[in-house]
Amino acid sequence: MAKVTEFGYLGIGVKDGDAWREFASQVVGMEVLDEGDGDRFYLRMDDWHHRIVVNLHGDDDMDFIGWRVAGPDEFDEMKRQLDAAGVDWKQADGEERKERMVLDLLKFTDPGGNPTEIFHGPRVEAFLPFHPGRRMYGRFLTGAGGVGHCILRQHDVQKAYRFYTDVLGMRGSVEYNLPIPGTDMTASPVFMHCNERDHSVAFLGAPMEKRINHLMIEVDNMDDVGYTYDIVRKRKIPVAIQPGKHSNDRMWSFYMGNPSGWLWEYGWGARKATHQSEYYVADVWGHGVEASGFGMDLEMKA
Ligand code: MBD
Ligand code: FE
Repeated sequence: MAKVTEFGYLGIGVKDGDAWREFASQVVGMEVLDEGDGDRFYLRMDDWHHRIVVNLHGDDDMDFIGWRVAGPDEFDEMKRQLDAAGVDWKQADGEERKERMVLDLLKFTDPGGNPTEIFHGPRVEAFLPFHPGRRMYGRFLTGAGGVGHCILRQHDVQKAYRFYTDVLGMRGSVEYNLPIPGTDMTASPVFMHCNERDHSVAFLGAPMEKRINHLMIEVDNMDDVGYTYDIVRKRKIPVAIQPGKHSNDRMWSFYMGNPSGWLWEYGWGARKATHQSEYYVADVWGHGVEASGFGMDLEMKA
């Protein structure tokens, strides 16, 4: 069976393009690339042409997510897997391939209704070294682990699990059982992986206002997490989850509000995917809940 190999790219729709340019470059450290399209600009994190497309005049939510497969044979195999699952997919035309800057792509929606793309052959621009938008100690950690991870909306987590497993070839399980404060209910989020990154996508199992709850990006130097955290505090950007260490990926991270009102998680030091299921009832340390309204008010404390 063909399997996706990485979370390759993300498209987001935004209302305030100027705020996003400032946030992505001066707060986060990404490289803003404007090629004069007028309706969009790009964010670079490594030697790919871009990892994130920022579409202007959007609705402050995710527009699409792109999953990579290894090459043309896996791409064709993926079409057969989608057919077998009864998924209504569309082959992109030349114009769309050019716009995404990949050799080939197809489009469909996942069980949660999230616009999803399978692609192979991203445009890699090794001649154009990554240039951070502001000072950084290190670099963004992409490589075999892809962009990072995100939490996507699903109405039926079990259905989503089956789809991402049986059709996209990922693996995962429930990784936390957390009591929901003030109720006798338990939140049991599911985390999925497709490479050495602990998880590339997760499903909360709780109602979400937007298609995406957060995007996680990782850096290879711990001081960049602290440096970024200081910038976030100085600019009074909301911190939804304070610095702490997750139990599943053992990453030091914190979560900040972006100009579209959803979260970006900034982290360092994750361990690699364990490839065997485990579950946790608390994080290692920290991760106290602070700013509310981002759908991330879960106390991950023992
Ligand atoms: C994560 O990356 C995360 O976002 C949550 C909520 C729990 C564990 C790891
Ligand atoms: Fe996360």
